[in-house]
Amino acid sequence: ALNVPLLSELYDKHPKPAHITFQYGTAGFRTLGDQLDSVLFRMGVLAGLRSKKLDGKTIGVMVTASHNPEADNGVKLVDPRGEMLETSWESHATALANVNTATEFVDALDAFVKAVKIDLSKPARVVYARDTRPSGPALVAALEDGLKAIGAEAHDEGVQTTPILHYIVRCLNTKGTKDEYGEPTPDGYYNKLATAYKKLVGTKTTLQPLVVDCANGVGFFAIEKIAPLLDSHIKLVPQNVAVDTLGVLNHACGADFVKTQQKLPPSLASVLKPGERACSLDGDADRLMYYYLDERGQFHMLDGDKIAALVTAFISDLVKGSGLEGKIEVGVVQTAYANGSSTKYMEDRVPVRCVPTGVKHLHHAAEHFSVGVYFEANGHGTVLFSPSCLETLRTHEPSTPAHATSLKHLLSLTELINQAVGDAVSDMLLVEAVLAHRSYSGEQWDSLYADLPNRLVKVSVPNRNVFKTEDAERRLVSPPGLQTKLDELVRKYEGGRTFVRPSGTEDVVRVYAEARSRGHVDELAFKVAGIVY
Ligand code: NG1
Ligand code: ZN
Repeated sequence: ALNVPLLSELYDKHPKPAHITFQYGTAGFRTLGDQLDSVLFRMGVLAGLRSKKLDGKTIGVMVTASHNPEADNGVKLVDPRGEMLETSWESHATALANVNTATEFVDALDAFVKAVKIDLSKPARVVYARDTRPSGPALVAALEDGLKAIGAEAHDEGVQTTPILHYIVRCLNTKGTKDEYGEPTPDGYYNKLATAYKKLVGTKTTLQPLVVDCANGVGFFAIEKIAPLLDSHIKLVPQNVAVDTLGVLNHACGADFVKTQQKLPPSLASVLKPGERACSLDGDADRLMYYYLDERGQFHMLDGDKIAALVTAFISDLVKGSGLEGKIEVGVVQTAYANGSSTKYMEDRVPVRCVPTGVKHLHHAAEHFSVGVYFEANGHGTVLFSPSCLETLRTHEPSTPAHATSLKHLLSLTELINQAVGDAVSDMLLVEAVLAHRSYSGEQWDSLYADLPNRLVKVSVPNRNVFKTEDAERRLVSPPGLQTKLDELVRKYEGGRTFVRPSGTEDVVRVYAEARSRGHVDELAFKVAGIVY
């Protein structure tokens, strides 16, 4: 049974701020860090219940607000295979976050336990971590009270990247099974990635050191740990590493800055020389953006779409090269934000699917391919190998030495790429390995296709919930008549494309526009914003 006195006593230590309604969105709860204490306590309780419901499997809790400002924070639950919390539980999370008294809380828990048939006598196991945000320690303390209140066996992983927490959850739950994923520790993660990387590149070392913008966040710890394990195979030059300085996390640096500003972080201006490439992680190291300066010192961005194109072509070639064409189908999943040129590039090579924004949708759709490549344009993504694909790779008998080499590379890729979630460190090593194999410079990679000029703007509206979409968010069905106006407008722009959708993480409506020229795209985005407002 529930320990009602303990639950009530600890509940009262974490009062909910009045007048705030919390919502479990696409990335969990996310808002100002100093408003989240009550939410963390309640998510501790919910994580324990989720574990009990799944027969004591380990559930993860990550405390982070990713690329958002330092003052923000957030929390999300991680399911046993290292995936996002099952959608049907999101509404339970929202309901628990918004009750107002200890009695209401206990009653809600009671009703919930009955409704979803949770056996409270089962064990509860939870592992958690946080990013470097200053609000993190206090929020973790609130989470620990929640875990104590539900009697969970809790393990603190301290300050880790989001993908490492997902990795550990998956390892713990597959230990001793045929799906065993690795040693459930941060060191297990670093060793697994470094070993796979070295196997994959062999003697093909990359040409230049790689500058890594760590966004002044937790990604720096990961880079610091993995760099020595890569020996001489690649030299990483970490920048923006001020993890202890207040106010600098994600500030004028990091993957989101690069993607939204489409420019070099000012702090790298004196570091990066013409002809050199660099990459930026975000505040919890699950997004990655690449870029390079050309010989004239001009900045060029290589975003999630370019990463997907590079990786898809490489993997397709390996599948052909190992004699597995027809047995292994490589596919790509994108969202409406994918640059039109990237979609065209992919469609000429492999099946492409478009799904609504949010990792959950991408991940799920990618599972339908033997090798499913998914990246959001903003740099979040990974490659999934289906269980039957893994079986094929492990048992296939190569008929020539060349087939054997390609097969070996594919197997190394399955070890290098994080199967649980998009992972900036894993993706960075993946990109570097492909660049080494292809002997590509940033410029050669960039020339796979030319991005159409594009613009993403936010519009504040009185109520974003009146905006409803269809066709993977590419068309509006509400407010009535708006889509017709957009269709009429976009027809006036050569190569024009635009769509409008409500954000799942911020109280805004997002407008995306694409056209053949910079001038046209700015005009189109401006006019669409005017129509929406
Ligand atoms: P919303 O706020 O729903 O647009 C943003 C990103 C998503 C995804 C989520 C989760 C854009 C346009 N949107 O979603 O791609 O990363 O945050 O963090 O970048
Ligand atoms: Zn992130």
